[in-house]
Amino acid sequence: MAEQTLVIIKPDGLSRRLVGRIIQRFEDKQLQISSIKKETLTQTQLREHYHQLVEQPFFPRLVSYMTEGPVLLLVLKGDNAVLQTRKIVGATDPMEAEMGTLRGDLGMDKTRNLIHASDSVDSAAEEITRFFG
Ligand code: DGI
Repeated sequence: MAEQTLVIIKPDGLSRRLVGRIIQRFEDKQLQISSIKKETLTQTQLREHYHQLVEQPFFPRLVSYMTEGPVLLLVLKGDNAVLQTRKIVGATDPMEAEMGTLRGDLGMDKTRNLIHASDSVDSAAEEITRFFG
C-alpha cells in the first residue's frame, strides 16, 4: 500500500557528506522523495519530536547532537514506505544494526546513529505535519 514516511538525515550525515549515498539506498528500493528541505532544528522542535524521551538520561546528548548543524528532512513515498524505510535504516544501535543497513554500515554509536525514520503510519503522519505543515 502506498504510504508516506518522514526521514531525517542527522547533522553528521551532512557534515560527513553521506547524503547522496543515503538517498541512493532509499531510491534503490523504489522510495520516492515527495518533499525535501535542509533546516537547523530547534530545542522546541526536538522536545516535541522526541517527547517520549525527554526524561531519559541521554536526552541532552541527543539534543546537542541533533542541533550541531543542519539536518535534511525528507518525506518518502512508496509501497510500505514506513516499514521499508525502517529496514533500510536498521536498528537504533549501530553496533546491533545488521551490516547492509545504513546504521550498520555508517552509524557511529547509539547517539550518532545518522538517521531518523518514522516508526508507524500514525507517527509518520504526525511527524510530516510537524515538519512540513
Ligand atoms: O526510532 P529510533 O531512532 O531507532 O529509536 P528511538 O525512537 O527509541 O530513540 C530515538 C533516538 O534517541 C535514537 O535514534 C537515538 C537516541 N537513543 C535512544 N535510545 C538511546 C539513545 N541514545 C543513547 N545514547 N542511548 C540510548 O539508550
